[in-house]
Amino acid sequence: MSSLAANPDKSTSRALKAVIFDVDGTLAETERDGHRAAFNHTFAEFGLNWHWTDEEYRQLLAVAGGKERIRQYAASRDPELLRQRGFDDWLAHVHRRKSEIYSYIVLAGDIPLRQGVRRLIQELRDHGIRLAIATTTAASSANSLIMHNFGCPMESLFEAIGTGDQIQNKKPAPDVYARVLQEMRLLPEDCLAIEDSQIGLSAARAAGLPSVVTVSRYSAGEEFPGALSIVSDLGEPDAPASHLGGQPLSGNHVNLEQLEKWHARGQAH
Ligand code: XBP
Ligand code: MG
Repeated sequence: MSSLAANPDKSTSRALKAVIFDVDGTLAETERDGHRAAFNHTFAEFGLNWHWTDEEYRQLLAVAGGKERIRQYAASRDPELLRQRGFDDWLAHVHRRKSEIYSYIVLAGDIPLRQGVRRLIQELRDHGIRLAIATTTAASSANSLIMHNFGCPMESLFEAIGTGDQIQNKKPAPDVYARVLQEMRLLPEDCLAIEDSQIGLSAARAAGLPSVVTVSRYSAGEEFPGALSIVSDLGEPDAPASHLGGQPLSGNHVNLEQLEKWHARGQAH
């Protein structure tokens, strides 16, 4: 239980009102067997002799956004392609198909939620903490993942949803977080972002949000400057998370009380 009296840090600080979740890598390990697989299927369908290996994809993730990632790859593999008339339309077409294939993959049930995600979201809802999403991925992709794993559309769980198709500049720019904060009419210091990558953390920090990192498959080894705390995952009471940096993890998993503690201590610095 979270209680004010039990946590003296909170007496002088602002209460935690909302938690904003990243999607890919944070809610689920979607990248390798979800997005990467969907890109590769799509390339084959379009007759492209492109195939992104696991290792190559790790490098390609330096560019956030599927369309942007394909564009950058095309520029290095086949610069002539970018100069062809209609390239932008073609790229949009390829990415639409990639998003469809990604949805088939997640709806087939191959990409579960990460440890602790369902538990924490339920606890936050039970305690009236407001919930939002801020992701670089397409709305249809985020919705398919949530639909399959929670059995309901994302709008019924999250009151504000910022996605890659709504914004001009993708992460590490703060745009998607700024949009969500504006929609919720909240100040960044009243919220907490949960991210998995350096790019995502930079976006959240640039929007002024105190942020926690749950390291994911592709972000292991990255630096997370400015994170309140860095943990392996959210953990479960019977499946402990590991603390990797920043403010300590009090128990063996991340719950509302822990988030409130990190949030309060973040304001003291
Ligand atoms: C991760 C991303 C996305 C996905 C691909 O988003 O960078 O681009 O890799 O999805 P986040 P799209 O961690 O912010 O959720 O092809 O739909 O862009
Ligand atoms: Mg992410």
